[in-house]
Amino acid sequence: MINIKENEHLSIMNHSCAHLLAQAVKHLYPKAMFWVGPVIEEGFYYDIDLGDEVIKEGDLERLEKEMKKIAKDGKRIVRRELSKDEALEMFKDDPYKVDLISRMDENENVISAYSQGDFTDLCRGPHVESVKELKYFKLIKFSGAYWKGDSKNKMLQRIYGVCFENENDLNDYLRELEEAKERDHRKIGKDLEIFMSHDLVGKGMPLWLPNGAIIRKQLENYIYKKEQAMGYQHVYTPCVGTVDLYKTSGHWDHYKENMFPSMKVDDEEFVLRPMNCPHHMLIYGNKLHSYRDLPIRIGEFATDFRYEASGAVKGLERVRCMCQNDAHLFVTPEQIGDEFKKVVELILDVYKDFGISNYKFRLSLRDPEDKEKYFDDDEMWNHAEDTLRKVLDDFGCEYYEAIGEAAFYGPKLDVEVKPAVGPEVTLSTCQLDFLLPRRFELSYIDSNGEKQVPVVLHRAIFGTFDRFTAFIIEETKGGFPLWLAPTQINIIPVNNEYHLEYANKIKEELQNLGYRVNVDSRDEKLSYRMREAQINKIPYNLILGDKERDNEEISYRKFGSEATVTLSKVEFIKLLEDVINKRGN
Ligand code: TSB
Ligand code: ZN
Repeated sequence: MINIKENEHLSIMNHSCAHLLAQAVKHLYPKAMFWVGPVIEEGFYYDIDLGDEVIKEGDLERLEKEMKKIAKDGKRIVRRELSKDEALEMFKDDPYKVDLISRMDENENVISAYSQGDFTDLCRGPHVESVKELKYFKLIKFSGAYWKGDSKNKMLQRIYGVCFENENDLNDYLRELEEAKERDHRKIGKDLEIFMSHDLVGKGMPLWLPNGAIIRKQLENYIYKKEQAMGYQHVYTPCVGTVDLYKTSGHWDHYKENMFPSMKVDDEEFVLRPMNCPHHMLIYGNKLHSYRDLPIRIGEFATDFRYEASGAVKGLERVRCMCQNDAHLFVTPEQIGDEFKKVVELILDVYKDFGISNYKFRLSLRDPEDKEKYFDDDEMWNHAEDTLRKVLDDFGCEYYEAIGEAAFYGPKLDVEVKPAVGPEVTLSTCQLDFLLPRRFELSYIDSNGEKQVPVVLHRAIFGTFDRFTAFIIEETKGGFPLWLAPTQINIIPVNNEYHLEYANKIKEELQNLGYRVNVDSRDEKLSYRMREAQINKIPYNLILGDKERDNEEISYRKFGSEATVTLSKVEFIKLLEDVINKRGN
């Protein structure tokens, strides 16, 4: 989808359209006051205080109509520059604008206001010349948004919209938006019964249904095998720890706002863990290690809890209870490069298996100004950041650098992907850490018999099973490759009386080979059952009638295909094997 923000003219149009929206809001809700109305990748939004009123279904159409009316009227958009005092005087009845203006420095930036007809807004500009230029726009949706994004503040009404230069572009965009909605894992996850949520369990706490559980199990088996082959040792640890554990690790000081509050039991104080590193550090520290034992790779499919803002939780993509495909790799300083490279290779290998090609490598660095989030040891940070940069350069990977995105314990490589709806998210991550091993006083004996502190690589290939599943649902639109599909084969006997026995026999044979098979013997028309199988996106649909039964044959139709193919049973089984091995459809 087009990124409006990256197109200069569209950015200006969308910004002007935000003003047009504000003007229409003011006409329909005279008490309205306005916070900010920025241009975003998807168009624009405006945050508005409507007093006691809230935007409801149908209001967007009314607003759009009013916007069209104002645009047709064709008032010019006029800029006026103001001193800070003039600006404060002009907007004195609007506390939101006063808040903005009082934080402005008139020596650094010119303060300006833009007027069109009966509406004036504080704004840096630029704008189109006249509202007449705004013809092809659409208000997309509305939501609540806390003032300044802080849940302690008042909830404002946010209205989103988009504006284009011509009708075709607008229609193309709206069509893409519709397609994205169809691809949204929240919709597909519901339609295909992959996961659900319930208020009684809580926000951001999805329940994996049987179909989802099958997918997750396949993912677990898949990555477990790969990690085992690379020498990982898997463990199980509790999903709570004491507050002292997280004080030792530094999470308590640097990560507390992302954690659930603590709870007291007897004389211990526990937290639901947000990360698994501390537990793995203790496992490493349970034994003496020689440099010959390193790297030691401790892996776990580990449940974590994080306090994500209620407005940020989203299906399986951003949850408050998640399961990481986690591992902590304990290495000597000399092994960092090699081990980091192996992780990058594993990421690329996995992405190839899943056909993921649209992703970005981000090297996440500290913000040297932020002494609160990041521990204050410039030498250690510089060394860590240079090490990662060098490996990526040697590897020849394309990547970009992001200041202030590092974990509190070290810099990291994040792999970003774009969901169907909403901003980019991180899937895989590999993080370098010189800090936690020190805090846990970990050591190994080097070749001179001296004690040294190991370095740790934190890495999650899928990220979490939750987020990865969300992403795979959207990538495949629910048409999973054969090895992942909850039901792999659907058998439709043409007529139960004559063909059900053969259908059941084939089902049993395939099940014995490890396939997940369903026989649809409902008393429904063949065409109806075929259509249902398409809706449920089952990869292989077998239609078994007289000919198939008499010749031990299989006729099948693949998901998304109109063609029926007939093979001998043996050939069909071979075909399935090939498809599974290729991780194909
Ligand atoms: C890799 N200690 C490290 C670990 O050893 C760690 O926890 N890193 S993390 O904070 O980046 O989280 C790992 C991955 O979990 C992220 O890359 C992301 O893919 C996934 N993740 C993070 N938060 C959420 C969330 N709220 N919902 C779903 N997945 C999440
Ligand atoms: Zn970790």
